[in-house]
Amino acid sequence: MKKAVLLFYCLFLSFVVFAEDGYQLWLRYYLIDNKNLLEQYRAAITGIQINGNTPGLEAAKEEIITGLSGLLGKKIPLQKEFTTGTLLIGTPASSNQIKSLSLPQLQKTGDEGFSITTLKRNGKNIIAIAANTDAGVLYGVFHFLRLLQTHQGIQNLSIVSVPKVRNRILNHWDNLDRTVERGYAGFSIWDWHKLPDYIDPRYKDYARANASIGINGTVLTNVNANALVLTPQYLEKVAALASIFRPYGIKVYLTARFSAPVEIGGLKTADPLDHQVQQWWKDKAKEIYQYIPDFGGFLVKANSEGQPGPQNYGRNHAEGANMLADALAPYKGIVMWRAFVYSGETPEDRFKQAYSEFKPLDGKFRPNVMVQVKNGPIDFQPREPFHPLFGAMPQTPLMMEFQLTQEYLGQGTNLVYEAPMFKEVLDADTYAKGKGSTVANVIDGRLDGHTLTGMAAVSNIGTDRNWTGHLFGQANWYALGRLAWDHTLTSEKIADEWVRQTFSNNTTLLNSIKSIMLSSHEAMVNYMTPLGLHHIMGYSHHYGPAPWWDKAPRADWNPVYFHKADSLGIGFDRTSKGSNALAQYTPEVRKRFEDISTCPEEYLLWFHHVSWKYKMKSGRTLWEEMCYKYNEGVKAVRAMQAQWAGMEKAIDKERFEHVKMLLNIQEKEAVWWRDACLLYFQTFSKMPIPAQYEQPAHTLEYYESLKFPNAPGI
Ligand code: GCV
Repeated sequence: MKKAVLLFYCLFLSFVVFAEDGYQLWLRYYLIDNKNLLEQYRAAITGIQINGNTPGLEAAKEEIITGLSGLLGKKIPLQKEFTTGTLLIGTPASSNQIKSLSLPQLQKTGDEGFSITTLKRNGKNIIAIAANTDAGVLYGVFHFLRLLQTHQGIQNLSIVSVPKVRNRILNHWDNLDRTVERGYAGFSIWDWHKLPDYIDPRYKDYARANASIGINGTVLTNVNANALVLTPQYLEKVAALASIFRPYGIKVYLTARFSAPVEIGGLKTADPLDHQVQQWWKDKAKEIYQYIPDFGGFLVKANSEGQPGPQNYGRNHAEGANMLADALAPYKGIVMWRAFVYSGETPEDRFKQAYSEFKPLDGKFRPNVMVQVKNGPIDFQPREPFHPLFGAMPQTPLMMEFQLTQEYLGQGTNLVYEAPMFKEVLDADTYAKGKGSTVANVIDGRLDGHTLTGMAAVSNIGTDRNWTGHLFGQANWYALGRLAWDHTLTSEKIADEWVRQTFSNNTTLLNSIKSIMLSSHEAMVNYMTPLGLHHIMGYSHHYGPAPWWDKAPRADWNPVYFHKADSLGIGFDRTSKGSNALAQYTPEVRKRFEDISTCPEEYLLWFHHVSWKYKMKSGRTLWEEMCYKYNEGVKAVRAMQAQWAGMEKAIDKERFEHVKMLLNIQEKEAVWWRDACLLYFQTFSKMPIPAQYEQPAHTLEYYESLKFPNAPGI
């Protein structure tokens, strides 16, 4: 009887521990399933030598022990002596052994980089994971574990890795009541009510996951900010989170509501040039640093979409940002001031407004201010040209803002691997200082000699067991970290790493999942917004198609403002004959987009109002091409479904079914987007949907009648 109970208990435990619900992310550390490789690894790693007991080194030690015992299926002992196969880990300060190696590469690794080197010590082959700081050591440990997880050879290692960007940050749009703006993975993981006394184990796993991909900062709160988070009641809670994240090299940041001096400070104004207001922020900064000595700083959305800002007092963005920067400067804090501004009262093309406001302020910001710019000029659309501010403010460090949460990319149900979209922008050439002035080189500081650099992304994390709602959302979180560390990595390489760690190293499976991922972004662009269409989604909740919508309280929230379809054609003329937004780019970029014959077709309707009968490169008319692209999008999703179905036997049931059901939803939504958009645009083109394509199952009136008052994420 006892035995049976024990057996049941063991079975239950193994189910709990090994259930493939996605919680473990890419840090699964399962036994290496290739026998030869396992033997090689076991022979090459026989002991761990890691001295020092700082929280950072303790975290590194715990991770390497956990990782190796899982991957190698046995406990690797901690050692004081060297044997063949010792893994020597540390900094010159923590380890005399590391110090005595005098590794020349540590001169290049700075305060976050690391080296992993195969060496001979006392006649024995050892591997040294070395860095100048605890954070560097931790990054090195995670990198080493990744080599094993992805089945790489570990003979003759000579790796030196240094992040290209200094601040690698997640922006949580999380509210204090735990709702998440544009969140599709449950509620906020920050349990404010129970903090600071209740520490959810997730906080540590969150920190581990971020550290494993090099993310070193987290903005805990929504940019549509609540001043309450700056009160002692909440600062105590923030401090508790900061102490969990600190060993993992992660700093916390908060969003600063510009009107906080009025709302929680009792002042009559929040004017940045008012001495009392300035003093209030200085005192607030001092107070924050008493709670959190390594507080990172503020992220600010000001004078945008109803948020208060310096313009309420007739001041400009630099005056607002500088006031906060002065308050943070004594503690080395930074301000990330967002350039996502546009005003309902301004008749200027929304595309142009951020540039118009910020370009004249170049050189006017304090050295500890970064201007955080969204990847494109409108708002995280499926495909946007790069933001014209990149390359246009050489005296100001510009920070990239991507969006992981798929607000406009199918929200919680569509499989869209975002790395190709991020790369498209990072690799775009601004020509700011001649050919090769890529967006990546603007934000990594190389182009204009900035050392304060950063890349951020709006988080897609929530309380769902698998963190991101859609399992493949994890790949986007992963990709952000990897690209912020090294923007030269390819989308393919990042997908490869993620699939190997998350699913399997089996080549057939690997290639199949990768091919789904790598085709997914283009598929989505095709079934939602092909040929440069943008901002044609449902009003406010942004769910599904609504190109017909024209009832928003401001013109530039209406799809009709963006596509401008009429009997002649479709698209927003941003050439010199139209809004002339193209003048905000350098002449080389402008020229290419301005000339319809050189404008890449994927950006066509971003910049041109094009006749329905315009001949595309394919020989089809624009209308036919649109029908073709929408159908290609649907076709690609069906191909993804078929590919996934073919992997049923190779993937655990739980994750297989999860993705399969979501792909079914994605297919339905792709068809919905295609049919609703084609029927609507057809009212202008007056041309038939060619007979070779599936015809819409419903009328346009049907699609227009659909309502989603409870869509998530609002
Ligand atoms: C946080 C878009 C989103 C808003 C978001 C805003 C921003 O407009 O729909 O939810 O607000 O971007 O980036 O500030």
